[in-house]
Amino acid sequence: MSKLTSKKRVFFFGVPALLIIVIGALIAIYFWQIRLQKPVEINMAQHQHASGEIMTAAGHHHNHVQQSIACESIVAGETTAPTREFELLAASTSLQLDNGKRVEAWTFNGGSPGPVLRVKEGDRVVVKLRNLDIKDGVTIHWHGVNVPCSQDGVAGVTQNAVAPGEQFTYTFIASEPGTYWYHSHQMSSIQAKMGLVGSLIVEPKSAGEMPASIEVNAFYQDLNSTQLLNGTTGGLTVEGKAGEQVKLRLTNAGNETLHFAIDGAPFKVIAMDGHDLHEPGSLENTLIPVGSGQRYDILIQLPKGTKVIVHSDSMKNLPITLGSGVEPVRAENKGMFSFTDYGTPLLEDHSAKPTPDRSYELILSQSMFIKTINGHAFHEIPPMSVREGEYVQITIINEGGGDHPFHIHGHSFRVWSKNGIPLTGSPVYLDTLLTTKGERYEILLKADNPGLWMAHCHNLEHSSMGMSMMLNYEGVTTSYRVGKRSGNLPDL
Ligand SMILES: [Cu+2]
Repeated sequence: MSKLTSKKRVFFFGVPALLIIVIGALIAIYFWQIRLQKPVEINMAQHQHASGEIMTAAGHHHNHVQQSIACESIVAGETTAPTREFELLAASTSLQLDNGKRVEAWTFNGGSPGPVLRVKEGDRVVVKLRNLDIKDGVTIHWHGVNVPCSQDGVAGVTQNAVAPGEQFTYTFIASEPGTYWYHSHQMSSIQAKMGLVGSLIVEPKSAGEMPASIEVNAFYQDLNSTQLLNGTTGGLTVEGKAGEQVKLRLTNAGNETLHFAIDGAPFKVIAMDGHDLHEPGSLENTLIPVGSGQRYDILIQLPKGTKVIVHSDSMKNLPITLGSGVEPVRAENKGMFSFTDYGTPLLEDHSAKPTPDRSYELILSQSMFIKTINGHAFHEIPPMSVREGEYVQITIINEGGGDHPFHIHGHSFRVWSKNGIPLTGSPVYLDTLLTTKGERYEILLKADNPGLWMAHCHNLEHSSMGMSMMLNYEGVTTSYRVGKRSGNLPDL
């Protein structure tokens, strides 16, 4: 009797317990595999052609032999422009924050963010990266700068991760003025979070139409769960007199979208991702949604007698206070900024949209533990294949899984329509397009920078979970490999 009872006990408790352990282990393994995205070895240049390719002109079959060229041989051209040299040392550091806390961080030149690299439009920028002791290796990707393929800093695609004790020198021309940033693209979700990030500012040759007497660079990051603005845990206070123009450069180097409110004065969005907007209008009571990786340049004229406060709910301890006077009125129920009808079209821009030579559709979504593009993850996603000189239309659809700020390396693309409605305001050129659930965008990219380019969600948690793919020029090869064997894992 008692024997049977104990057998029953084993059956009724032991079997379910075993099942739970086995299922739990399977789920853990599945999650671990997906999270790590660790193929043994992948050549990111040699995928099958994407099925999304559309042939346009009759007889245009793209079947003649392409001459091949190695990504590493595509370098910056000669120029007589001034050379600006920098050195960045990546190292693990016990960082003393201004709130008294110490955090373990990975830093450039001892800080996170690293130093602000400030150059002039047209400069030849030479940056020597040295890795002191980051054991997985590091790289630097110049986010938003359309550098030559070999200088793009993607581990396993454009170079090997720079091992401890080694170095790599980046050279590129800062051809477009604007607000940019840099970060490691080896294990990017880990290394950006650990602190390997910084600002890159390309000043225009001339002051332009809207000169500002005060410039404020505001770099927001999430350093291992500590929110920082220019490396501080408190806000930023900037002096200024009534009537002065403030140019505010906002960079979101964290993973989540930041919605900025600007209280106390009207303002203009004068540039997005480093590209000026045409005839931007005055805004008030409007939230500015800055997606991960995006930059917004804002122009604010300081009012008389009132401070201007720039703040975001998700980083509420990091306000920017401009000027002096009484506290501004904080309006509730603010509208959301939309670039779809902001500013005015360029006069010379009345021509119809160019006919795309290729079209791709990217559905951003998620299933179980992976963030997907067209149902697949990372190296299982066929690349977008292009040729130099082509116009490539990409339709980006967010079907869920969060905000997906979609970043394409090596190019600025033009946004043509949102949810089927063409843009009516200023032309909008971006390198990172913020998409939220249910939205659909058509963008047009001119294939003018031959290479092998990553295209991924810039919520780096999402890219590490699979939302990362390639835009490859036909005939461009790489000798580098992504995977466990080489240790190059660009989006882990
Ligand atoms: Cu995403």
